[in-house]
Amino acid sequence: NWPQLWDGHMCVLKEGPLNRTKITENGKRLRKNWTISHVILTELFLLFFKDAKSFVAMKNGSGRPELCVDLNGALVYPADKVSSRKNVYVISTVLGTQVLFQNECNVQAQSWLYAIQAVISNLPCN
Ligand code: I3P
Repeated sequence: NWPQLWDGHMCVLKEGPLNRTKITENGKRLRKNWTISHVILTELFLLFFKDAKSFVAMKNGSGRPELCVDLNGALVYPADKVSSRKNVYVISTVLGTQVLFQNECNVQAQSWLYAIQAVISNLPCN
C-alpha cells in the first residue's frame, strides 16, 4: 500500500518534471512512449507520477506512482545513441528495466543524473 509505505518512511531528495519512457522491462525491449512525469527521488526509489497533483493525492492516502524504479544496484548513465533527443540518460535496474529520462535543459537533466548517482552510491548494492 503506497500511502502507508510512504508515510514517515521516505523523504523527498529531489522533485520535479522530466520526460521519460520505459524502453526495457524484464530484459525485453518495449516500444518507446515519451511522456512528461512528475518525478520524486527518495533514498530507495525513483518514482514517476502522472503529475504533481497525483503525488499530493498519494501522500493524502490515494493513488500510487505510475512507475517505481528500485535504485538499489541500478546504474545511471548518458544514453547517447538511444534517442534522437538531447540530454537523455538511462537508468538500468538489476531486474532488467531500463527507463530513459530527458530534459531540454542540460543543467536540469544533469542535476537529476548527479542526484540519482548519489543515491545509488549510498545503497548497499552499488
Ligand atoms: C518512435 C517515436 C520516439 C522515437 C523513436 C520512434 O516512433 O518517434 O519518439 O524516440 O525512435 O521509433 P513511434 O511513435 O512510431 O513509436 P526518440 O524520441 O527517443 O528518438 P527510435 O525508434 O530511434 O527509438
